[in-house]
Amino acid sequence: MGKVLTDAQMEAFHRDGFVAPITIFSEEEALRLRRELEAAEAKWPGAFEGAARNNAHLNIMCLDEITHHPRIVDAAEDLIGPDILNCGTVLFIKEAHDPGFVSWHQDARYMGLEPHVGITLWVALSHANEHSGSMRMIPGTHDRIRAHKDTFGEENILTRGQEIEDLDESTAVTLDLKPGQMSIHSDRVIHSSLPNQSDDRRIGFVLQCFIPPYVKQTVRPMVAQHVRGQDPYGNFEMIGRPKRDMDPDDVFMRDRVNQVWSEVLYHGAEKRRNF
Ligand SMILES: O=C(O)CCC(=O)C(=O)O
Repeated sequence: MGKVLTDAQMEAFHRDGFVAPITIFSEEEALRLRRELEAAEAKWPGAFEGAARNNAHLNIMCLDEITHHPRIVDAAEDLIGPDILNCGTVLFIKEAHDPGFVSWHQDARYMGLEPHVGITLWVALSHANEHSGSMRMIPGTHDRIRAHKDTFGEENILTRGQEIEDLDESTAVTLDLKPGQMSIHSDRVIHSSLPNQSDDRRIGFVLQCFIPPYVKQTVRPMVAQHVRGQDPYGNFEMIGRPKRDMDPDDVFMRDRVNQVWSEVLYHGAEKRRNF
């Protein structure tokens, strides 16, 4: 037994490349967090659009709370050990009946982080299921990185619309998360998601990704946030945590971090989009 994950869950992660569901918050707590997020969206319209969907935990307190929640960090520790850095977060929100989708891909392909030992923690603040366009995973595909093709597809909500072609998806598993639950996947496992056909927003707050501190950024110097434990390597410039919602210094920092991330994620790409 780990701090949060059972032996069976840790075994599933190492065998399949993902594990779910893991209950973090009660449905009431998840609803409180959703309300706080939606109040921030209403108060600062535009603050979460485009590239600003990235790293909003640097300027919104409820997202900072999730990012550093002890139970989430304990679950991460069960998989990658006690020394943990956070490279970033993404708000993956699909509005009701949103045609946006995510093609089959591996997170590690364009993140520049090596070795590929990072984990992505996907926290549901609304129901994420087949109907609302939850993630689909292909078990066991975390063995190696596949070739990706950039499509820049209009409804594709990945940066480059990158996709792995000619894939056998017959063994794909659809994740089913209630508000307050989370999944964890390896940065190497192949996954995707379909459009949201439901009447509610599908809100995923995604910690992408947590790494042990020996990991290096291979594209350019990079920032990261301390989450737990020691960092004897100093591979990243460390950034702090917000003091209050939308503090101008924190917004400036988020924009700087997003600029750096954009250079990494679009490294070598033919074009760039604003997210
Ligand atoms: O939220 C989604 O639909 C996809 C998210 C994703 O690809 C990821 O978290 O790695």
